[in-house]
Amino acid sequence: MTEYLESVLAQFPLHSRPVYCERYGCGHINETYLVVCSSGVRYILQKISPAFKDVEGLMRNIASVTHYIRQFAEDPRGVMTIVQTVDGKDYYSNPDGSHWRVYDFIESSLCLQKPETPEDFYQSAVAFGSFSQQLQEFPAETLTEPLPHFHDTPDRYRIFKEVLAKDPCGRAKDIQKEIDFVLAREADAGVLMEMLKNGQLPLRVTHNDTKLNNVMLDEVTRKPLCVIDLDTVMPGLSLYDFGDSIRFGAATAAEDEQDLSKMEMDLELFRIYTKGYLEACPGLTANEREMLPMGAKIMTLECGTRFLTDYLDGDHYFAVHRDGQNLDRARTQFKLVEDMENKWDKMHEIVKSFE
Ligand code: ADP
Ligand code: GN1
Ligand code: MG
Repeated sequence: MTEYLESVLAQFPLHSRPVYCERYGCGHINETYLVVCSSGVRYILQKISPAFKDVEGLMRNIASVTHYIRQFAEDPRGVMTIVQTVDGKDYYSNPDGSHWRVYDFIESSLCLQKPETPEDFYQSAVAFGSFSQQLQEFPAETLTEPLPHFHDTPDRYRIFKEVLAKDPCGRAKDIQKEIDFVLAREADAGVLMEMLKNGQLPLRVTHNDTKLNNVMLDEVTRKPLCVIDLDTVMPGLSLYDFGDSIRFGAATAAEDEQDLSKMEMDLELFRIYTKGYLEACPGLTANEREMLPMGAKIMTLECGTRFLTDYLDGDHYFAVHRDGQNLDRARTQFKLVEDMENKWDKMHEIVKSFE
């Protein structure tokens, strides 16, 4: 452990002396560390991404949502627990401008990068569906928007076109195929936002980042334990949550797979997630149900466009571990979108089968 990390950890009243602190997990946004104390008690330390400009508001959101969710938790591991600083704050602001937080480590749990069985994926649907269901009566107006326009897909297109016009790294010339793919689907991009504006879809409190690795399952029962990564909890559409889960978890290959022939959207996983989500969220409206396939497609298109934008921009937002990783990520997303387009009728039939 570096002296720097030691000095950060000194700001938190941990169980005993920290003896280990190393990078951990596969998140793309925050810098996450596993901390182990001499007693064996473990924590998660995170340097909050500089993408979050209002850290005070962000942490207020997380504190109030976790406080609210705790009333439903049967197990103490059922909700994220913030470890307050020695000054009684929910995070520590270092004089160098970085912001840090500590959570209890959720023990005896599994965090999966892909479902090991369809049942795991079903349980993740129950976890995210129940999370939204539990927040139905939460006072949404008290939440700030940590990342404004987060799933405003037309706004993501606007940013894409801005970066493309500047082409700051001179990368556009080699990716015309991907650029054309995005531009050809601009009409789809606005569908959900339009329905929201017209009152055809309800605004709910949603998680907005429902990747499988943002949920913890119990290691023994493999049942949902806790929804994590609450940075983006804010008012949104149920279709964002449903769609993002399909994008990541119903994919047959990793998000940065280079062999695109391996990448498909697995219809059986789509079916099982739909089943779990509808069971956990029985109050979805007819329009929301009808648009579930569109949610999956738009979230995948949006995510691919964000990866491509970041690639063009020089990889500033999503953490990359090798050259071209954001381009590879964009390509898998576009392959998935294409596959969904080919399976469109089947996706609708599956949704209808649960009526
Ligand atoms: P990011 O926003 O970068 O994705 P996350 O909050 O999702 O950051 O954390 C990254 C990873 O760290 C998670 O996918 C999970 O593996 C692990 N993690 C985060 N919080 C906890 C926790 N409280 N207990 C156990 N593991 C955690
Ligand atoms: C990021 O934080 P993480 O790694 O769980 C991103 C999501 C993307 C996802 C793509 C705050 O999720 O929006 O869908 O990467 N989170 C943020 O893997 O931008
Ligand atoms: Mg995460």
